[in-house]
Amino acid sequence: MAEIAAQPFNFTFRPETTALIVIDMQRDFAEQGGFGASLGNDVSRVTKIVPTVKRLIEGFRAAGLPVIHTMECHRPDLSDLPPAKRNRGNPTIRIGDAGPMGRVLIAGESGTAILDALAPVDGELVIEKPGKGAFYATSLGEDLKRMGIAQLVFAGVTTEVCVQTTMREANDRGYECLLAEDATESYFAAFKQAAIEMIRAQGAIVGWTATTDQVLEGIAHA
Ligand code: C5J
Repeated sequence: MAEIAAQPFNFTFRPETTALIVIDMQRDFAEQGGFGASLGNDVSRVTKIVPTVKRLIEGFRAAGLPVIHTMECHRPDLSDLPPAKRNRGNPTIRIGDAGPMGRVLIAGESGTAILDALAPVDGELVIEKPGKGAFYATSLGEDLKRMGIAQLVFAGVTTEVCVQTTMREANDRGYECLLAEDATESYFAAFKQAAIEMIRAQGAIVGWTATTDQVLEGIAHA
């Protein structure tokens, strides 16, 4: 057990019941030609955090702690893609359409893959999720119960969409959640900042936040 110097107050880190969950660090959100770019976003904001996310993943792996990866993606027949999601907005290519990296956000396509630098290793759980939250229509809840997890450290993209949605889902299910502030990113700096402040406001109403260094220090002292 160790105290992580988190905000709004210390987070008591219990390695035996903690997992890292890395949300949607996929080519489709980080590279030109993918879903994020098709919506007009500056994807270089996402690639900048890759070294920090990698450091966090490696810290968990070195300590023998579980690392879980999520991927936002849909079945090739689009049976898990509600029309309301496919038709929303005005992207240059829609989910399921053929793009430069294969069909956008479809399971098994090259653009849907997790970035090489952050690729899961053997034995790590990978959750394919059709929604923004990782608990919706997935096995994550049962997997975490089976693994005896009570605390989740979060990294990945985007802070105010899939990361925050999953943190809120986890918080409602009784998990203590901590967001690694410098291992998450948004396409909008102001949204990232607002999400971080919302999460830790009102006495950590959704969870805690800390830097990757503070999390790794917690692991080293636990
Ligand atoms: C979005 C995500 N932003 N992973 N997905 O559509 O946050």
